[in-house]
Amino acid sequence: MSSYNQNPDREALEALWMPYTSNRYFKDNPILVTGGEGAYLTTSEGKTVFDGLSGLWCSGMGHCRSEITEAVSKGIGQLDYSPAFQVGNPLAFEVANRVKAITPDGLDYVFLTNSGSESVDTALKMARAYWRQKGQATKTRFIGRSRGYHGVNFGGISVGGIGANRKLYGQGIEADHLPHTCLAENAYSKGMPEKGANLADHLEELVALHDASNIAAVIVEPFSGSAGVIIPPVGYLKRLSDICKKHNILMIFDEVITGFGRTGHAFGADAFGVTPDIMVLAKGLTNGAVPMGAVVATDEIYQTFMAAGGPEHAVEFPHGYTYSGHPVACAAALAALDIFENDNIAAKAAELAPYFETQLHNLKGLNHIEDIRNFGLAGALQIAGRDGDPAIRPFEIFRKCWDNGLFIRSGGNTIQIAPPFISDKQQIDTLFNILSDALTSTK
Ligand code: PXG
Ligand code: PLP
Repeated sequence: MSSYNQNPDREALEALWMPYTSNRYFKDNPILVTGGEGAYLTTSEGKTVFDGLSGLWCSGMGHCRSEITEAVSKGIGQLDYSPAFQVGNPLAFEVANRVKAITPDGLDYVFLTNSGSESVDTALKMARAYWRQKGQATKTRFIGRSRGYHGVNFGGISVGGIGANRKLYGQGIEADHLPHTCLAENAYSKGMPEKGANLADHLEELVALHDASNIAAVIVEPFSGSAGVIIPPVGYLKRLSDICKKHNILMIFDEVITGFGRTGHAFGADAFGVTPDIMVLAKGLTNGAVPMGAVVATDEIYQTFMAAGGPEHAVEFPHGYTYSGHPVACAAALAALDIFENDNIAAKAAELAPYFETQLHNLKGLNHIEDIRNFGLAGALQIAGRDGDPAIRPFEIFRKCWDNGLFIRSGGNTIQIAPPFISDKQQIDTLFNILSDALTSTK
């Protein structure tokens, strides 16, 4: 039996090689989460912590929603696993129909995965294969963006633009990068910055360099999450989309963070008024309760595979995961989608967003802050480095906040904040009080 009730000793922590974690520091200074309810996590020491990042951006509707836990318990009792290839289960089709219904018009075919990283690599393979099926086999190169995050698989790190995630791993797949849109002249913008739409024009230079006949797709996050909430300048995404269309390049939106309400709309595509050819989803699809991701493609893309698929018994897209459409994940997704729609989750986020924005920007002037950025219920502080180390202060601030009952995330030179959509104003106040104390007490 597993146990949440005992604090493991140092030795018991050794075997787990933790993801994206300073293992040596953690194992000497562990923090263990043993429970979750609503906007709070509880620890092995009995502490209650406000979840100011909604898990890792995935649990916006709050932890341990009974609708989800009950659907999962019931579902696993009826069907724990069903083969994913050449056999289907009804819940997977239901998830696809529900996702199709809430994503923008034109995004009509849903491929199921188990994470954002798998969704990204699925989308990249889909894009290359699409062009090959259309007889344009040289269209293989991808264009990502500096400071972009697209998960950790080889395709994702190749189009990703965060150096630390790439430099240890050698040759990836052929990719080039647009410049990021984090301009000093836009510092302290509330919501979308005014300047920088012209940064999209760099795509023209990359087309001039490689030729559109060699480029499969551009992949961007509608706003960059992991890099520290970098918001697209007014007009930028529309311009990027226009240039893609002009040159016959697919546009992929990685909505792993921006999907399912974080922007105050259902998707970043809705918030920014631009519809891509392929949308990448994960996290909020199940509210984080069971791993699941999805890739949503246009009719044109799906029908191209069907038309080129050969004899009827042939597999049109030789790709898929053992756990694609896992029935337990589907049960979680269907329950999460019910809450998302019935509780008007995106509208809830939109309603709280102006208050969140005001309180976030009230931190301006506190120690070490160089920039404040936000959109919807996502925000970030850019923090000045110390002794040549850009990440030390955010890390210290994260640990101080935890000790004082708040989970926020440090990433590079930023602090990231993404409170649950179910938060109230008082909880937002508490969040910023704890954060501001941590900032002022950091040297
Ligand atoms: N794309 C985007 C835009 C993401 O934000 C992924 C892909 C990968 O998803 P998976 O499920 O494979 O992790 C992500 C994940 C953070 C943080 O603190 C962000 C992510 C994951 C963990 C932490 O910024 N994003
Ligand atoms: N490695 C081996 C040896 C496998 O047999 C499989 C799946 O059958 C995989 C990796 C891929 O696993 P998954 O489908 O869970 O991504």
